[in-house]
Amino acid sequence: MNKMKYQIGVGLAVAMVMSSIVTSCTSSTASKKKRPNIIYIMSDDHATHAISAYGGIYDDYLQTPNIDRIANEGIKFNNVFCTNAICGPSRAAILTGKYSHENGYYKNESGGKFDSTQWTFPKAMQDHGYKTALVGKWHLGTEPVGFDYFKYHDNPGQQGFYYNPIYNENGTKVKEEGYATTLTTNYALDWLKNEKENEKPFMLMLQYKAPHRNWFPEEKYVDLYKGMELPYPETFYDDYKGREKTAGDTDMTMDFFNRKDMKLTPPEGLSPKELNRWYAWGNKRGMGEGWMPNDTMTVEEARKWKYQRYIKDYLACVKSVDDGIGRVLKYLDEEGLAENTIVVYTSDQGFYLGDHGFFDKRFMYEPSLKMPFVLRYPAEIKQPKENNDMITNVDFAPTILDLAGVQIPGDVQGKSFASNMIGNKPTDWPNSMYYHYYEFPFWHHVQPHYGLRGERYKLIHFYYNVDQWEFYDLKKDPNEMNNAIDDPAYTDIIVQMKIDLKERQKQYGDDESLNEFRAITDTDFGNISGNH
Ligand code: SGN
Ligand code: CA
Repeated sequence: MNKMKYQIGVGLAVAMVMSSIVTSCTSSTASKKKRPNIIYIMSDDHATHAISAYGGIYDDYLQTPNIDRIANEGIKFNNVFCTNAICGPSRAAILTGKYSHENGYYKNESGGKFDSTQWTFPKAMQDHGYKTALVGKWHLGTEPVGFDYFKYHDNPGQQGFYYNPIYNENGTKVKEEGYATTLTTNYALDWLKNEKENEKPFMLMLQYKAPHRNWFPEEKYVDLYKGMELPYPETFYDDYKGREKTAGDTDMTMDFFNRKDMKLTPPEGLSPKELNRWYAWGNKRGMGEGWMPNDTMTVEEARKWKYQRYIKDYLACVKSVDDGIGRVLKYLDEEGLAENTIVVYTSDQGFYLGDHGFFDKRFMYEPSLKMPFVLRYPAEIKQPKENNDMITNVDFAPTILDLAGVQIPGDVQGKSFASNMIGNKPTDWPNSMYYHYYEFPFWHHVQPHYGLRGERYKLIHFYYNVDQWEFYDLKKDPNEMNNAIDDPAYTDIIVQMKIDLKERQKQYGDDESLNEFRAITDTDFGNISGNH
């Protein structure tokens, strides 16, 4: 019942947008030529607070002029959220416009492979006359479908290597020489150049591996922050009070960086197996957590030392991503393509840059929930804008289709925000977003949880082998340090939010029992390379 109501809502939104921003795109063959090109750029694990357009404590250390240019000449979205903040699941949600429980891709670890027989937006774009390409990170196990050309990272696990990466180019494995961010940009530009004479509009998905773990910077940026001490986030010393069983019980604090993350040199004479173990030392509890770099440091000094190594490499990797984006924008200018090409920059989720003492993502807390999202479309967006509507990654597919004048199927769960971009927020636009994370315990030991994030309040239920509710007032407590679930001042709000959360689960069809949710966490769906 609710599901039907929801689909009608989507239909209406589509009709509205069709009659606003994209009228010229659908009506005649002549106007079809005007359909915009789309360059969807997505990096891996790039937090908003490591982008100068969004600002933060690294403003004096990192400028991202090219990402900022997209924002300054287009729209900066401030409230874009990931529905399941981990790589493969986020990518699957983006491609399908559906939550994990609908697209079947819940987890990275033991998550199996993405079912590529299902509907995805690149397939729809291709079917509707777009030339399509994918370069860079794919990370879904099955071969990309819906692309005229692809060249994706295809080492075991499909995370990609920073140096000398192995790609899969239209079905053939190739080992390339060089730095991944530069190479992936090169392939994107090569494809664009090849398509120059093409009559059809194009859609390119340019997906960087960086700045994902283990954060190996490009040679020219290796010493970018040499001799400096970068600032620590306000919540670096979080004591997890009131959140002992959730935020306080993870394998993602500074103690869980491994030796490879820290770029340490191994002793000589280790066998390949020993070497792997030596590098992986620190990965999880019982496997070297809290290892000390030397005998003289205190525990506190070691944490700070690890943070410095990490943040310097992370930000240096971002620098190369920004350079790559600059090359793409320059190409569009030189070829006169900028006006009618939509350029999006986003990341598959956010990331902890020492916030709450963490690295990695997964939690529904702000630093990992929030995705950067900037968009430039000079033909339609003349004035720079900011947008604060609540948007999620399942909304990307319908929005891109909408902008391209392609019909949005009724079972897509996301909503197009094309009209929001021009200041027409649909009256039924949601003022909260629903989240659900499943992977546990490896990697990083984060309790499975679901929740609702409203404009001011956030409610989370951690349920796997704990039963813990958390509630945050983001206005009073933007850093989410005070779990106010038992604060009588919020009782009425919490009661209402629990009702809304249940309602939202029904609406999306994610209203199974907790045992059924736990069974998803426990199921081994296989690994990305196809083995159990
Ligand atoms: C790797 C990383 C983890 C990370 C996952 C998921 N370990 O396994 O730290 O959480 O990827 O990342 S590593 O030592 O092998 O780099 S994701 O971006 O694919 O979701
Ligand atoms: Ca990621």
